[in-house]
Amino acid sequence: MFARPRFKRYTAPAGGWGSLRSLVRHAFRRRVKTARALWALRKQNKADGFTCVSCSWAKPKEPHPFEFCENGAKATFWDLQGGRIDAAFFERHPVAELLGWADYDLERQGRLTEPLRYDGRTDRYVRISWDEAFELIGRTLRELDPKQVVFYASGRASLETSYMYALLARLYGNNNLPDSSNMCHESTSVGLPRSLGVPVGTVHLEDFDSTDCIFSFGQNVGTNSPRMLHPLQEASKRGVPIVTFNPLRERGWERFTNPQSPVEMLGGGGTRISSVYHQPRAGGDPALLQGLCKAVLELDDLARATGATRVIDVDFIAGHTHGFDALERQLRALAWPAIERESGLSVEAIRDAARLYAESASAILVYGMGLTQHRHGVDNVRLLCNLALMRGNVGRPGAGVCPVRGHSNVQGQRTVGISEKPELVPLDRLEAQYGFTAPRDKGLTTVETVEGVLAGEVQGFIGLGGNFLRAAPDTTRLEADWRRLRLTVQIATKLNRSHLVNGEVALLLPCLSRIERDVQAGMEQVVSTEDSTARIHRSKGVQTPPRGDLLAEPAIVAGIARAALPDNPKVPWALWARDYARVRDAIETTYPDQFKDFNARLGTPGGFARPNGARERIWHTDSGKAEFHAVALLSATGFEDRDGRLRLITLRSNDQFNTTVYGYRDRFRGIEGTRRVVMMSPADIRRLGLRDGQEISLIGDADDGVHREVGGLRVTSYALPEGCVAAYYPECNPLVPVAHHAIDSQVPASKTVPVRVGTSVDPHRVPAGPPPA
Ligand SMILES: Nc1nc2c(c(=O)[nH]1)N[C@H]1C(S)=C(S)[C@@H](COP(=O)(O)OP(=O)(O)OC[C@H]3O[C@@H](n4cnc5c(=O)[nH]c(N)nc54)[C@H](O)[C@@H]3O)O[C@H]1N2
Ligand SMILES: Nc1nc2c(c(=O)[nH]1)N[C@H]1C(S)=C(S)[C@@H](COP(=O)(O)OP(=O)(O)OC[C@H]3O[C@@H](n4cnc5c(=O)[nH]c(N)nc54)[C@H](O)[C@@H]3O)O[C@H]1N2
Ligand SMILES: [Mo]
Repeated sequence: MFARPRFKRYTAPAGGWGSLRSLVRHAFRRRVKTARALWALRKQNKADGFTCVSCSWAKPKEPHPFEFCENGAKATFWDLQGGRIDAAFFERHPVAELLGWADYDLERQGRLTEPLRYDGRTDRYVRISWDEAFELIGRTLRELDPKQVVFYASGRASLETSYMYALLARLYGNNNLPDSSNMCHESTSVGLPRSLGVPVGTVHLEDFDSTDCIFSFGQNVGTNSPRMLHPLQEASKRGVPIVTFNPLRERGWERFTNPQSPVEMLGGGGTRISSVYHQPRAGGDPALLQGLCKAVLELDDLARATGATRVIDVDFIAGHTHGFDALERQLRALAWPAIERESGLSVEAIRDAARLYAESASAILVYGMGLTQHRHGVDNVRLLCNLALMRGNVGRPGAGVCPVRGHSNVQGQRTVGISEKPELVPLDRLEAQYGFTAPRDKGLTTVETVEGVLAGEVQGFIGLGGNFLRAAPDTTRLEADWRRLRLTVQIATKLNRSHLVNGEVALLLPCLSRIERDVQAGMEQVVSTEDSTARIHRSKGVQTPPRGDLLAEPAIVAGIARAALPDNPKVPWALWARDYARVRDAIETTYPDQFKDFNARLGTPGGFARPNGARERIWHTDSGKAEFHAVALLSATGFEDRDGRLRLITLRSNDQFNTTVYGYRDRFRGIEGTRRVVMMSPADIRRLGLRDGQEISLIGDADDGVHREVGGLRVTSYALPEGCVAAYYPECNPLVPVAHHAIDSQVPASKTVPVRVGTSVDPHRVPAGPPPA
């Protein structure tokens, strides 16, 4: 199914016929049971169906007839794809062979269908019964020091499973509960509480209906949250200015055709999304955000001088915030030439954008990984809050800060206790509820887990979904040391590379997907998830699970818990695994304010909202006010520019969900048939003496004495600011040093990785290109 690599500028809008064609191509793919898959789509994000397993964008109260997007559909089809992985599969393919397969080829073999144990002697996974598996895990966990075991979670599991999983870790004796959020929006979870006193965004879907202005920073809507294009399109049609700041021109922020509207589909052209599109340098957002704030201040000076209405919200600043004077002094001291140099944008461009912002009664500030995944990711988030707070754009209709989260329940996992930060979890209440002494020491983050494995201090790893080895930084070093672990357990739906690099005792446990019907003790179960706007939704699986010996996630967590922990009559693991409503009761007891009447409110159309102080202008910060962040920072990279050094952005294509590669079509960027590319500006190609299409390698330029290199990358000319290059995640993760992460949040700085150009064709052993035809 793969054409030769093809590079062609894409000029069609996001959505539209391209999206429909892609949907059809994926629906009729080999091994997809097309009728079943199409039927499932009708239930996606509906009251009587399941919440999409792709992104976490808000689900409207009154869903569209088809409340899914091209990429949500791909995610559904992917889970429903036939083919199965069982012991017989490994008889044909030893693990050593599978280590040579691309991510795409591993996952597309179909679903994992029976519990397996790795047999190092034959280099194969072999069948094990569930009881034996739990017994083996329990026994090994009891031998290990609880502080040396990590319980990772990859934001998909339901609130019910996640609550049980977090409790399992704490009863076992640690807070080692990193989740994918540690590589993602942790900069949000650290930055927003400091500025606004809430760990989540302050915007609800309705706010898009009344906003006057939308600014977006470092988020790729067309690929990563396509359903968000509907409110953006409606806003654009109302004439709302939408200003985008992104080093790459991302199609979704340019134009969109709603594939569900016949008029638009036949009309062609689509709706313009961004009214202005700026391409700052990667890592230039501190300069850009400070520049915007400085320009707002200039406009306010002018207003004051001429007696016009003030531009900053004087009453709000006086009544609700702290630290404005320090911010003002700091902004006045910043010089425009430095702002221009670091942001890569002209003072005129920044002033024009600031004027649009200042002229709008209410504004929404949207952002994604382009702000969070930097050395100064937390500062980025806080500088964005400065901009919002200067004009009182928090806590009123049509305004607010809108981080667009990743995994479909990543935010919810944090809400119900999956956190390595004990201060964020009501440990006292858990202790009272379950009669135990909870661990109080800080647990390991993702970065600390990697460091712990490299240092030989982590001995056990349990993964509730995800592909930790592929998603984490410094892949090559991590894989080498991973095999020294005593225990690795992976609970998963599909085969991935993390299942092939094994500890001494290694288990691979297959679970149901949220799309599938989950019947326990004769009763059909529902689960719940939280979206990006902190609303809780009910989700009911509709598909028949694959044939085989799979368990639901709660049953797996309960099985491990019962085998590993001493009996505790206060923790009804078996009952919970049979009746998820009882888990929701337990969640309500632990979080009475957040989950009041949980079971009763579960079916609320559009989800029920958790309380959000900042939305009510109640500030849960130390000062009791929203906090301005005064810092003279201009670059988010944390390193100096120097000759030959490039800033590498690692990002997603339109044909992947994180490490799950659906195919080799990055349609919007016009890159097809290969993922082994490095996008580079024509000016850099010339300056470095390269030519378009040439194969090069990227070499890590981190000055820590470690050689990092990914080779066989094809230079692809692309409209990027000079000095910035872009390439795909996860293929380029070996280039991200584990120590290169955001200060305080420890999110790997995957959006500005220091690299230089090398010449090796392929020194790296992880294959990433399409298989030979
Ligand atoms: N289909 C699909 N949907 C997904 C995912 C997926 O892989 N596939 N992943 C899910 C997950 S877990 C997450 S976290 C989200 C991720 O969604 P996004 O937040 O959109 O993440 P990325 O695609 O990694 O990169 C975001 C954008 O940041 C820009 N950027 C890079 N560096 C900078 C910078 O320094 N400044 C600015 N202003 N912009 C920059 C890039 O050009 C890119 O357009 O999507 C979720 N949804
Ligand atoms: N260089 C670089 N690195 C990055 C990023 C980047 O932009 N650049 N992005 C980071 C981000 S934002 C994130 S969120 C992480 C993602 O990191 P992870 O969340 O660890 O990775 P995924 O690729 O989402 O995990 C995919 C696997 O999850 C399993 N799975 C799927 N559905 C289910 C389910 O319902 N239950 C269970 N138990 N398992 C399931 C399947 O086996 C599948 O192979 O990667 C991070 N790494
Ligand atoms: Mo993410």
